[in-house]
Amino acid sequence: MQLSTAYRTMLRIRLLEEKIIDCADRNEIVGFIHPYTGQEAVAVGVLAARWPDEWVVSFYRCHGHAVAAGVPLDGIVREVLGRAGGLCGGKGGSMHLADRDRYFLGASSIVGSQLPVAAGVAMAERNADAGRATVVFCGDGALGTGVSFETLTIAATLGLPLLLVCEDNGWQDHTRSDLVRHRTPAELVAGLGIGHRTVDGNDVEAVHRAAGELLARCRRDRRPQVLVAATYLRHYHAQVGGARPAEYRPAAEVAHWAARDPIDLAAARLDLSTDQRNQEHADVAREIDEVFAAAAAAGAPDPATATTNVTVTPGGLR
Ligand SMILES: Cc1ncc(C[n+]2csc(CCOP(=O)(O)OP(=O)(O)O)c2C)c(N)n1
Repeated sequence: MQLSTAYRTMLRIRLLEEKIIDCADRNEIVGFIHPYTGQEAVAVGVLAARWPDEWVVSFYRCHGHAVAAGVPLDGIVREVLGRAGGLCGGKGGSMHLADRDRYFLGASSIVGSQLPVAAGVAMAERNADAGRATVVFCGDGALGTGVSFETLTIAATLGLPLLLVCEDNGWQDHTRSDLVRHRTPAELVAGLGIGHRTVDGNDVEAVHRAAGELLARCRRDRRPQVLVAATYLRHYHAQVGGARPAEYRPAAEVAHWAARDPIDLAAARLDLSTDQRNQEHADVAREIDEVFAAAAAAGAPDPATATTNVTVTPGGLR
């Protein structure tokens, strides 16, 4: 992984998210958005380590994962804005991005529900015998669900090459994780006898190294592995008209993590000057402005597509 490329991808995610947040503030988005600002190094570091044909399963905080998986910005923005030409025809919205061409299987809004889906993919990949692993992302709160324990237990028992990436941002919606969870994610996973690493989730190179090692183990040993990435969400949990971070998080905590921003850390390691950073910022902002302008001009999906690619039952369309 080239650090300069990782830096550029993290910046694309950050500026994309900030623009989506602006749209949400103007009520231009139907449904909720869940920003990924501050956590960019996790998606970028991990997905730079996967093989391009290894499947990725995401959750509702999925825009950054999609960008890091190589999904084109145009399809993402049109989907989030509900426009024609969106990844899912403008019908899925922010929480349901999927792009099979990039092996990005999709996201789910139900906490923990992505894990058994990913385990099924990992089983299919193991049976295909091509040596590929599967990557699934979740938040630290998702490790408190029953389905996560069931999935990890089955993955260990059946020997599935599954890398679970737990993005530990210390919060679960508006609740501090340590109020509702009395073990760290790593301790929970250790109790199941599953290999794991904890890493500084704001250091994209450290994430990349750790993910590379765990993916290699998944492929070689056909065992699940867990990467716990300690990180922090800069913006709100979701656009639901709820509280903003400054209203419920300790100011010292916010300041601590602001000083450890993953994009700033990468810029410092690259020794970028202020001019170079401004230039990068301007280039990426221009790219994203163009994508949003094209999405706005695209208009709504054709109503005739409303009944295509949706679930049908013997009783008809539900
Ligand atoms: C099964 C289920 N329960 C509750 C919710 C509501 N909910 C959405 S996100 C969230 C918090 C999840 O926290 P975490 O897994 O740490 O991820 P984060 O949002 O912090 O990235 C909750 C409770 C849900 N979507 N699904």
